[in-house]
Amino acid sequence: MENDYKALSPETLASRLSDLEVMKWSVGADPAGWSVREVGDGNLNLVFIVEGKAGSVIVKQALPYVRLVGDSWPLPLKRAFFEYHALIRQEARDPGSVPAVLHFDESQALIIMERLQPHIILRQQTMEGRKVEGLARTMGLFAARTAFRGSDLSMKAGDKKADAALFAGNVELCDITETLVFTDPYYDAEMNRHTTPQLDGIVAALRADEALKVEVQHMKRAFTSRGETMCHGDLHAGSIMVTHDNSRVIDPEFAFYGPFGFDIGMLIGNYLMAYHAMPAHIADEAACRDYQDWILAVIDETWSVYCEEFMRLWRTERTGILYPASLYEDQGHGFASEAAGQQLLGEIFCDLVGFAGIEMHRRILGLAHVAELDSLEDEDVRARCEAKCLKLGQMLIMNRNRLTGMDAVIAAARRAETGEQA
Ligand code: SR1
Ligand code: MG
Repeated sequence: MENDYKALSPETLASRLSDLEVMKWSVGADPAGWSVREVGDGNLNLVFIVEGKAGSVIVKQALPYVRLVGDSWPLPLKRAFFEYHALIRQEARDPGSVPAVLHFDESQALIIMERLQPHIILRQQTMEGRKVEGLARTMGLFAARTAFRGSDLSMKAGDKKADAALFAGNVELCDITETLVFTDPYYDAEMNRHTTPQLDGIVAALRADEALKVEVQHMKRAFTSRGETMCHGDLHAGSIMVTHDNSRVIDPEFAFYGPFGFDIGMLIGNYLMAYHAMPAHIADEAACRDYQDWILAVIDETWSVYCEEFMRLWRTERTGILYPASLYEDQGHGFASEAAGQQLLGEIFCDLVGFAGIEMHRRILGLAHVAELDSLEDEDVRARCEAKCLKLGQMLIMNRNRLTGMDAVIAAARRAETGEQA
């Protein structure tokens, strides 16, 4: 397959894609009238905006290597296949949540999809202190619906096993997460970087914390072995595109079968980093506090929407092999079924808290950082924000089974922000 592959460029795209009917309808019949811009700012792929008389589309193409690092780090093109399969499943499980797929070419590792407009990446919106109406509801519903409907709670056993087998092939992207998220940050790995010397002391203390490393490896074991549902796999603030009142999810190339709490945990970890970064982005103290409160309210509401939707689906769509109605509702044991659903949500909560803490660590200690923090040029300011994230992350990982609810996570974030013991 990789023999036919050739990376597109702004110069070659029009001639290479002009025969596709989908481009004719969506962009225009005459490729001479197309304008092509490469806008990829992620770590892995080429992303083109193609505009013409009839409209515009996104053309996303995988590169045979990690763009962030270069061709010294090869990465298989088949990640486009997993992204395509994840996108069509997410659309079926939560209609309207992801861009519509217009065309997929496996040999070119290329997906043509709906251009979201006038959407921008969520972290650009938050770095400018702008709120997004409905963000919590959209993301809570997305996380709950994709989690529930991609699992043995809902799917036919054969379909779920076939999907688990399909996504088990996404080996190299899982390896990136296993290495960059769960391992490298906790020792002096080659590709790591952190704000130095300001963070050297706290980084050394984290890496010397044996109990922390054990807890992180417990979470990594959940990641590798608990194939509960199809996860997006990389649900951070760069994988969400927003307007002031609309949110859509993009980029599921890291999709895999993993723990229920993985996606929502990564997402909340990113929100918490944005929370601690805000004082460096919003100069006015009152405006900053207001925006930080909004981020915490988004976290709280995302989780409450998740729980509500998960339980709604539990009551109305529990058609899979787990907790069958034949054992509960059909026997008049509806209370036991409710209790089981709530217990499962309790387990998901503990996991999400752990994943959130680990995400906060890896974005400060590992290879791939987040713009909210990395864009801060004053290293002392940046280090102060990062130190809060590192401490909160450690607290969350170590206490994930003891925290009583999202209120406790939010209270811990507020304490970390004011410099109290998280
Ligand atoms: C080498 S890829 C680094 C990171 O970028 C992606 O967006 C994932 O978050 C991955 O961990
Ligand atoms: Mg991505």
